[in-house]
Amino acid sequence: MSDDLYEELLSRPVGRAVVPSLNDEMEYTSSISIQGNKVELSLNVPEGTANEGTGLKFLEEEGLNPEEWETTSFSKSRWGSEEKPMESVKFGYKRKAIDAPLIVPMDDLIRAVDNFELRPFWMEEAGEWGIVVGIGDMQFGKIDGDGPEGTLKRTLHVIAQIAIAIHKLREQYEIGHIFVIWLGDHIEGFTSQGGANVFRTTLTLNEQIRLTRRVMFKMLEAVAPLAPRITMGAVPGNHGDPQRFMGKGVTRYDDSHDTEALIAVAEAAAMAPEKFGHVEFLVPDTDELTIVAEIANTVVLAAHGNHHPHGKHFEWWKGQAFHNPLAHRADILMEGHGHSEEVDTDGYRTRIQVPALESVSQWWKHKTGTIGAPGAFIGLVKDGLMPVKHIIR
Ligand SMILES: [Mn+2]
Repeated sequence: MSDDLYEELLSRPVGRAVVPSLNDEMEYTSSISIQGNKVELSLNVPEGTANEGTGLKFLEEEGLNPEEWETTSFSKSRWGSEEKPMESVKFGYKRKAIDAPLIVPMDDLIRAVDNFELRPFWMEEAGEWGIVVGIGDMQFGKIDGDGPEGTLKRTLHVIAQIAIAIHKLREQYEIGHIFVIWLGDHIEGFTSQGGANVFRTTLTLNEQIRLTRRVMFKMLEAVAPLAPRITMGAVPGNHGDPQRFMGKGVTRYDDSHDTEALIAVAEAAAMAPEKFGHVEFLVPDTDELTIVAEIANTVVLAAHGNHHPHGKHFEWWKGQAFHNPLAHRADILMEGHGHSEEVDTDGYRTRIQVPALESVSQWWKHKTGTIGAPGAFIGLVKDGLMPVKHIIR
């Protein structure tokens, strides 16, 4: 077997498909110098990719209005290799003379205030909105509460309700992108509690995985027609570990039934590009536990939530951000594992813990008296904010 075939058969939809890699961005350098009424701009880009419009775009990114500037010089020089031809492009601009009135036109200002029509902010925005769907902790197979049958019925009901809710939001908001995140613990498995959950687990491992895979596919069918772009991601939960040794340890952190179920769905979807060609799939990279995607100019980090004590989510996020630029860029952290709905904020950064879909943890009920309030989550996002949050039941 060739190395290529080995790599292909082991491949997963990991990676940076959604958020551009910082290295890619840094490969093409630019510098801009603004001095009074003069601007000098130099760009190093692949050959043939820069024109006058490129320069104006850079001015705009620096907060300058391109209409107020005129080009005074433009030069190009080639460099790089035959495989990767590059060019250096230099632009010079000077500010156009503007006939600025010396007297403030008060009449015009008053008229503008009188004519100002107060409209909801979403009508002011021409851009696109995104929807983040968080779903977790079905723990298919577990005997507790209404068991796997009750959890399956509820999950299918919630999927239908999510599609209806998104459909209704579409009447009010222009939805460009939906990110469905499977937040882990979709199966009960037989590794949790050192395998002590075996007696209380009524489905075989393959039955648990089969339900998970088919439920994921139902969700895909439900949301695919609702937006021009769909991303579906999964993260590993502690119950999804395929094996532990003497009750401890894992193989690799990305080795999980929770994510493997979605990989199977991705492969099925790839066979029907006419239905699912606009759907991207995302699972953690090798030995990793989290995924990051950009939805409507909002960076979403997703994790199961079992790698920090309950309530210490911001401390954990801050730690991740120190060495992982994608975690640093995240506006929203989505987690499961805690089984109850929680919203917490630190400035504009928001952490959501989605409710479980299992009906109750009998162990937790005996310990605390608390029963479950199962459901899933959807949030409307744009430009780093999540102004609308719904629990779906
Ligand atoms: Mn968990």
